[in-house]
Amino acid sequence: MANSKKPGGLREMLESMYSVIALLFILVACVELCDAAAAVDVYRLIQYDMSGSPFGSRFAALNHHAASLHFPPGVDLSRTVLIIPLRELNITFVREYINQKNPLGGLLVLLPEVLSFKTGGNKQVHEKEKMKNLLAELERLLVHSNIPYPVYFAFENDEIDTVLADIKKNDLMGQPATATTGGYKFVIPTTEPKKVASPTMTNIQGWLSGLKTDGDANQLPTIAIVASYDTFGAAPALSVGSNSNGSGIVALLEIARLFSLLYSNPKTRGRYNLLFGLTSGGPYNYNGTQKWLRSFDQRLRESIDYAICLNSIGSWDNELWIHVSKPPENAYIKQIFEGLSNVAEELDLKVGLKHKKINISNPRVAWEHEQFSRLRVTAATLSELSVTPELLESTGGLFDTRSYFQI
Ligand SMILES: *[C@@H]1O[C@H](CO)[C@@H](O)[C@H](O)[C@H]1NC(C)=O
Ligand SMILES: *[C@@H]1O[C@H](CO)[C@@H](O)[C@H](O)[C@H]1NC(C)=O
Ligand SMILES: CC(=O)N[C@H]1CO[C@H](CO)[C@@H](O)[C@@H]1O
Ligand SMILES: CC(=O)N[C@H]1CO[C@H](CO)[C@@H](O)[C@@H]1O
Repeated sequence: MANSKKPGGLREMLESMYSVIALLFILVACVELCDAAAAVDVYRLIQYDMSGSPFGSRFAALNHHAASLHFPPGVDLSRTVLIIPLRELNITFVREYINQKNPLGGLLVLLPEVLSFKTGGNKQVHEKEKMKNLLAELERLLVHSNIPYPVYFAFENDEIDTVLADIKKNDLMGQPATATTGGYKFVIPTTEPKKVASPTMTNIQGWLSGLKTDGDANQLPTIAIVASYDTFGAAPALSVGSNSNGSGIVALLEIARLFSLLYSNPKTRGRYNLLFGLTSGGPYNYNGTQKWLRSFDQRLRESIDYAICLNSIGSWDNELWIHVSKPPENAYIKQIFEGLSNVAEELDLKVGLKHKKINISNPRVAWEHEQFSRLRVTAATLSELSVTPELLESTGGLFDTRSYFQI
């Protein structure tokens, strides 16, 4: 059935994912005029292939003079690193610069400290919202471009702000940094990154046996609760995916904790087996989920009445969606929808049902439950997202951190 036809584009993409979670630091050094130097942690832009085309940036090493956005028009930046704080970023300029393939030595984007997990969110809510949108737009741009120079992210701190102020002062005096005029230099001494053979997909599962008074618990029906834990973002080390899909994982762990308490006592043990799955490869069409499901023996697969997949449920606004690929009239879908609707009503929330058929010949698997559907197991995804995300969209980008969702 479905699986014998493996979509080629998807496989190609996965096989060419690169190892990118390497923490480097940038050395900021004064040239000639002073001898100060500072080291700042930096996070490199991701690199990956999709259907044979390269995206992100394959470059890592840097050794160029630094400049701010205040450079004179027409100046050659091919041996210059532009340092741009997010709050000053002109996205139109960056987009044009990238699309026109203008030469640049490198790009360093300074993220506000609020993004880092050390500081809380004491900035204004709307300032935060503005930054979030700007960062999302920048991230989309970078992730979908092929950039021929190194791109790094760093968090602002006093040290780098002082350096930036100095650089700006120089630039405003019309003295861009060069070997002869002095100024600052950015140095990242590293070798160029290598491709990793192929990523390992690791799924984690848990099991609670239901209570069957007469006979084998294996004969009971099973309900699966599933959440995917992988993220994808412009800087992998910064893509924690608090909402997408940290929120689903947190909910799953809490559900597992509560049910393991209930199931530890025969009086409160349900007549369902419960299967918990933490799956990998979510951003890549839920490939880990596919691997997990295929590892089931037939009896287990057939015992599953339905699976509920949890995805991006961390910041919803009074409304959650149940996405399904079986028709709403299906008995299990009805049961899931009615069950959740009843609970929602008590909590004064709303749940809506969205039905979208799967297309077996399309390599794109937008929702986790679709992997179940492809194997004819009834499933639904519970999410705050009402619209089906595109590939690599809503997969835990740079702004998807706790501080952005704490208001
Ligand atoms: C942003 O960049 C664009 C393109 O370079 C430019 O036309 C525009 O004036 C800039 N906006 C601001 C606010 O600097
Ligand atoms: C299913 O997907 C294939 C491949 O992407 C596409 O050519 C076809 O039009 C799709 N069918 C439907 C009914 O959407
Ligand atoms: C496209 C695709 O399906 N890629 C991989 C997903 O995972 C399976 C294992 O379950 C691999 O065999 C595929 O290559
Ligand atoms: C990183 C990411 O895409 N997060 C998503 C989490 O959910 C919110 C709210 O629905 C979306 O706006 C984000 O895109």
